Amino acid sequence: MDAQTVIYDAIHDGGDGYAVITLNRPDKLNAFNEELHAALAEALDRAEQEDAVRAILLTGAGRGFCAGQDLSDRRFPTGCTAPDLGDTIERLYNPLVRRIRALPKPVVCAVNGVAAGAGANVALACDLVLAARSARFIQAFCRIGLVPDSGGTFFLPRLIGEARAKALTLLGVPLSAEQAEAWGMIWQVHDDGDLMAEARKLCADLAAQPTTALGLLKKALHASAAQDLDAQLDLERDLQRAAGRTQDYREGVAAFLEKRSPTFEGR
Ligand code: LHQ
Repeated sequence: MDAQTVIYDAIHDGGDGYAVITLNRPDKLNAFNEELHAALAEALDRAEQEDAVRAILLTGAGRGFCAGQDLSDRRFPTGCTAPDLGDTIERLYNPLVRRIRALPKPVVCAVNGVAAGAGANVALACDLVLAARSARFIQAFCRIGLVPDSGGTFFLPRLIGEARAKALTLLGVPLSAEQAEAWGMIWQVHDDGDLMAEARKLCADLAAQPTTALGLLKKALHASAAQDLDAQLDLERDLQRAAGRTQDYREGVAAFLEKRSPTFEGR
């Protein structure tokens, strides 16, 4: 992995812990290029594979979270054939969003500053989104003649409703972190100086939870967007069957009956 474009830190306090993945192109507000995509994919692979990593924290270096696609290598002079953006989406952005959603561990995003274009929507693909009070979310696509990607047209109407989703995407206006929290688009806003400490606390807490069950519940919530109640009830039955076979369920019940705190191993 290129340590310059993505920084990977495994945080373990004795036992299991979490991984911090930091997008690290601060001069470009951590805009995505091919190298950043590759390094991020590798970091997510590693976080998924390491058993001791039981939560993931995604954030950005410097004053921005991510300004979406790096536009500096996207200029094409008159007369040149337009590049196939569908190919870029298919190869890089769609796999990233699918991977974050399918990761069987909780993914927290700490939006430390501006999140624009695909950067905003990659944040929304994460399970819990925290933001610095100074952060802004910008559906910048229409400003350059594009349509929202990276799941924006899926996440936004579901999180904030169609009226607000349309306004944000048609106008490309910045949304403050506080408004995003008030609308239920993100989980919490924190003062800039407190954001990372709060995000780390949250990840440490998640890392002590029954990880397998958390992975299963992500599946259930994601499926509910496309299923009717009957199908969802069937899925809940199947996932509960799987959760009921974990060591953590055994421990959770034992701890309750013994009036003590459970020690979950994540399996
Ligand atoms: C940047 C960028 C950037 C390069 C800031 N690229 N340098 C998918 C598939 C294929 C193709 C196309 O797109 C997509 C999906 C997308 O993500 S489309 C949307 C792409 N992103 C944008 O349109 C956002 C462009 N950036 C901005 O509008 C502003 O930079 C925001 C509002 C994010 C931040 O504004 P400021 O806080 O005023 O910062 P700034 O504009 O001064 O930027 C700081 C530096 O970062 C600056 O470089 P410089 O050398 O002048 O200091 C910018 O050029 C650079 N930068 N975003 N996407």
